[in-house]
Amino acid sequence: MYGVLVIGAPGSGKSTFVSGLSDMFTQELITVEEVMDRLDLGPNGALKYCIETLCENKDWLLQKIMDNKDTYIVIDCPGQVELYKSEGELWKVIRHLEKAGIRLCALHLSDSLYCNDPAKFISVALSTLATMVTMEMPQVNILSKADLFSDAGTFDLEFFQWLPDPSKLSDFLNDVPGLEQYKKLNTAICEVISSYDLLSFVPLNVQNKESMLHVIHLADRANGFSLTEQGDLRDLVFNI
Ligand SMILES: Nc1nc2c(ncn2[C@@H]2O[C@H](COP(=O)(O)OP(=O)(O)O)[C@@H](O)[C@H]2O)c(=O)[nH]1
Ligand SMILES: [Mg+2]
Repeated sequence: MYGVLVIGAPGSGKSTFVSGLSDMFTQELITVEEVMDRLDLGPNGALKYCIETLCENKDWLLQKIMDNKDTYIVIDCPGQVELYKSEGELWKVIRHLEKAGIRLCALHLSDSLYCNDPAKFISVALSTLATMVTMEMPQVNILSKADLFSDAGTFDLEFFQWLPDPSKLSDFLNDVPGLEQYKKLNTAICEVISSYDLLSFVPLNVQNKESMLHVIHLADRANGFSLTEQGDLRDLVFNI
C-alpha cells in the first residue's frame, strides 16, 4: 500500500490540499478537542497527548489501514514542529507502518508568503531541512499558495524552487541595518543549507488542477506508487 503524509507549519494549507484529494475524514480514536475538554489541557498539550495515544495504538491504526486494502492513504498531520523529531511518537508510528510494508512519503508544505522575506525564508528552509533529516523518509517540499506569491520581494519563485545559492539570501540580511553584527552567523546558517544540498521546492496552487496533479505525481514517484503502475521496476531497467 502507498500513501502520503502531509506535513508543514500550521496554516500552510495542509487540510485544504487534503480535502481537495479526498472527502473522507477519520477521527475515530481520539480528538484534540475531546482531550482539551476532559483533561483540561491547552491545544499543544492535548495534541501531544493525542499523538502519544496514537503511538500506543499503532497496531489499531495499522489494522484500520489494512482493512482498506488497495486504498491510497493521505494523512493530514498536525503542524506543530516539535512533533517531528527523531525517535518521537510520530516517527515511531511511521516506522511501524513502513515495517508492515506501507510505502509512505512526506509532502512538506511551506507558505510561499515567506519567500518575500529572506530571514523568514531561511527559517522555512532550515525547518524543512530539519524535517527531512529527522523523519527519514522521502520528502517532497512544496511552496503552497503559489497563486498569492508576488515577486515584488527579493527573487522570483524559480529562485526559491532550486535554491542554487542560499548565500544570496544572507547578502540581503546583511544589508538590513542593525543585522551586520550577525553576518558570520547568517553566513554559517546558509552554509548549513547549501552543504546538505537536499532542498528544492515545488510551487502549489490548490485551485489549479494541473498544479495539484503535478504535486500528486511527484508524491507518487517519491513513494514508489508510479512504478507499480508501469509494471515491475526491472522491466523499466531492461527496456532502456
Ligand atoms: N490562495 C490560496 N489559499 C490557500 C491555498 N491553500 C490553502 N489556502 C488557505 O490557507 C488557509 C490555511 O489553510 P489550511 O488548509 O487550514 O492550513 P493547515 O493549518 O496547514 O491545515 C486557509 O484559509 C486556506 O483557504 C492556496 O493554494 N491558495
Ligand atoms: Mg489543518
